[in-house]
Amino acid sequence: MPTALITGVTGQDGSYLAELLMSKGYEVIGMVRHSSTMNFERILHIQDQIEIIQGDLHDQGSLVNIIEEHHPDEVYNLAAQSFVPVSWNQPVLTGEVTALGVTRLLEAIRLVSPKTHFYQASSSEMFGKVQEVPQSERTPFYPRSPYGVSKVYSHWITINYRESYEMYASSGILFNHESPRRGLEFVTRKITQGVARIKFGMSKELRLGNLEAQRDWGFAGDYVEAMWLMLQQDRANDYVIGSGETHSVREFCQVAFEVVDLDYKEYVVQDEKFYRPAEVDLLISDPSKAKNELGWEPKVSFKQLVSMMVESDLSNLNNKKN
Ligand code: NAP
Ligand code: G4F
Repeated sequence: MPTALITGVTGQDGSYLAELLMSKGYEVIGMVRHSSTMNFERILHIQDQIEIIQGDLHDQGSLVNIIEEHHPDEVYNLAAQSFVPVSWNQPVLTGEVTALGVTRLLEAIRLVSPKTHFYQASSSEMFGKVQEVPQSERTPFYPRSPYGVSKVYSHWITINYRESYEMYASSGILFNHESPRRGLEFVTRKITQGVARIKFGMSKELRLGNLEAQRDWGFAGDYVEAMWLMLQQDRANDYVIGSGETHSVREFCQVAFEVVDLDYKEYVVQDEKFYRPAEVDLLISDPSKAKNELGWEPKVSFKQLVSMMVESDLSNLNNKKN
């Protein structure tokens, strides 16, 4: 039975990846950071089937101990401070975790278990002020936030460990992926929960920032499969993972409100508070390398994704009401 370590197992992607790996017969070890309250909402349904261990990307010793104890065949590094606006308020913490944390983990693997296959969660935020449309593995980076800058560092340190030490270290440049498990502060989930609240008369309006930003949105459940495929290849490599389509935040609102037969224009209010110091205006992927080499393609369409998220939030709120 292969063993996989997932950092960030309590996050959106960690929960889907844990489910996928278990379905493939892996023993899954999930690293969680210490907290005074449990934060296992996304993995409650599987927490008895995975081994939960404590560790933190801030703490080198904890990472070395975990690798020493488990010698995982595969490590998926999904842990990060992943919310872009917070990265301007906490740029040092973001750099410590999202950038240097990756070096700490790579060092632990290099010293203790150098044959382990390593996956790094890189991001389309690295393209930032895009230098090319659509964006592929060859597109130069121009990050626009401390988060994006941190991800560029972590991307290159992954490549550097691959080239310096011949480690199997791959990097997935994933475009935005969402789900009913998405954090409430990200725009898609904020919209779908907002739609449900308005439908049930719990809110009168939905306050958002820049409606013109465009993103290449897919379903997280599809994207974790690409992570696994990357670590099954003969050689480590980097892959862009996305849908190849782009939609604006405005369009997301329109489709989400239409699911409940409402017109977004009557409820969405633009609020300066949610604008960013520097914006990423347009993201759209060219995922052809992943299609050709991994045989990966997304299954859930944009409209299916929006409906899935709205329906889930309607059902969540309905259950809470009853
Ligand atoms: P997420 O829901 O925000 O999950 C982040 C995870 O990292 C959580 O489990 C969090 O733990 C953990 N974490 C934070 N700081 C940590 C620390 N110091 N030590 C150990 N764990 C820590 O993120 P996601 O959407 O699943 O994304 C997974 C990864 O993919 C992230 O690296 C993200 O930057 C990257 N990414 C995401 C997308 C996307 O669209 N979702 C696209 C490209 C790349 P707590 O639960 O304790 O907070
Ligand atoms: O949902 P978002 O916060 O996601 P963002 O910034 O694109 O980052 C996500 O995707 C990245 C991959 O490209 C990941 F690496 C990262 O970890 C994260 O998962 O914002 C999307 C867009 C932005 O242009 C933002 O300005 O929505 C716009 N927006 C408009 N109103 C808003 C809001 N974003 C948020 N969070 N809240 C708003 O009220």
